[in-house]
Amino acid sequence: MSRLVVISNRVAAPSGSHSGAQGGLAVALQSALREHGGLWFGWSGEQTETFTGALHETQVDGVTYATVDLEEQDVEEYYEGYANRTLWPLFHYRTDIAEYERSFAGGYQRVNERFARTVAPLIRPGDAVWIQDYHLFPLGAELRKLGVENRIGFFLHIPWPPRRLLATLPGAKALAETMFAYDLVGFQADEWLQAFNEFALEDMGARMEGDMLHVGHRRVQACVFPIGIDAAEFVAMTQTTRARLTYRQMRDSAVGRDLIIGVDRLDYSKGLEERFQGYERFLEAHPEEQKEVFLLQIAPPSRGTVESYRRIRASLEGMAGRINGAHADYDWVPIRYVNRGYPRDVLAGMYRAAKIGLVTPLRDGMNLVAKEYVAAQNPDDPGVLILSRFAGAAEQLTEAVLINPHSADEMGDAIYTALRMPRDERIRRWRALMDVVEQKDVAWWSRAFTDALLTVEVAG
Ligand code: ADQ
Repeated sequence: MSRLVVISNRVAAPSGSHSGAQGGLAVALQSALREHGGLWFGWSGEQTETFTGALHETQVDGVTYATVDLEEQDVEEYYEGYANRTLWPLFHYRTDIAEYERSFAGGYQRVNERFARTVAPLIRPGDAVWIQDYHLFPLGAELRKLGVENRIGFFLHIPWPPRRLLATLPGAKALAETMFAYDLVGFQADEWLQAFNEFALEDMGARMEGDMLHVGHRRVQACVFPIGIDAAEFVAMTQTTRARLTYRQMRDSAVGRDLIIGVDRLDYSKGLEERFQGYERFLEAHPEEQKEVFLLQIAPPSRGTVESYRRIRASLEGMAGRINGAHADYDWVPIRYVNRGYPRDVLAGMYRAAKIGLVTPLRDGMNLVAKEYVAAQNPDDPGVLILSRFAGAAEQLTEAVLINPHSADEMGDAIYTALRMPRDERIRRWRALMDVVEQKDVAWWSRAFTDALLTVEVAG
């Protein structure tokens, strides 16, 4: 059996533990690595004066974890710059805040070359290589330049933007061409796959033969592999002592009111401002409902060194304050806005206590919170998932209440409908959602991708 080599910007701490901060993705990749034996390579998160390529290596359960330090300038240009200030906003349709700086593109290319030179000697003949996400588009092409002939796959966790938006990126074609260094590329949703195909066919002169895209002498298979969560373990987590305690505390603190929950990294793609507006529209349209509900929004800050993230944080604090100021009473505040992370079992208890899961990104590759909310529900009395049409998850979770997050009216109406939804309908919808969450879980995802990578027809 082939060894698996996973390469991503950051590498999860080597452990199989489910209780800490580790998400399903880290756990799934680790279990795929344990199954195949192999290596996980990426940035250590540390900075040094000059790049040396020296490896920090540990071995746990037959898996090698190898990381390198980056220079301060690398981190500024590659990670904070090109990844987080150029590609992330552009790929989430935010050309208005995407920054196109030549130095960012240069740093991005440099780090990808450094990664390639460092990891290439660790790759053995017969290994299958699986590269993760938008930080590392050019890595496959750099490995090919160094003579790596192994099977190499790439999975994009975020959307692929429509071709007219991608065209605004200097060097868009060169970036898209790097996708053809791979044997297999995976997307979260059909919409992102179609956008990639369109760019390749219309802007790069690619041709489609069977399910293979060809450009020049390179070809690639592009497919959809929607990522999932570890559903079984999330269900089990709702029964832990800590989850039950959280559930009880949430219910007690709600004193008979219905809880609406939002859980997101604090990111402008998650539609948090629109969510607050939609919720306020609901309160204004239904004054009789005031004091009957409250919204708990949990949003731990992320990427705090990037200006647009500081702006969204300040804006949300302002909005929460204004809405609470306008509507609160001595015994009720409409929004509880919390800027911190919680252990996953505590989150599970919170989700279960909530009558509505409000997941309203403006764009999202998949969105795992939607799936976690479903998995945490009580099958006899489940809550209702309100989900943005613009999350990749909407292609699978069709029995959620699907909304356009740009419309405060639509969101307000959806909240009203969800609060009144009869138990029979809630159970019917939840069952359909849970079937998807259970069947297409994260183990299915990593197996589907690695199986496809090991069997895809490779060029000559
Ligand atoms: P993210 O943009 O980070 O992921 P998401 O899929 O929602 O978005 O995953 C967030 C994870 O962080 C969830 O597991 C959630 O439970 C956790 N989390 C959020 N807030 C938390 C808090 N306060 N405390 C603890 N945990 C918290 C990117 C893409 C997504 C894609 C994933 C996986 O943007 O579209 O679904 O990768 O591919």
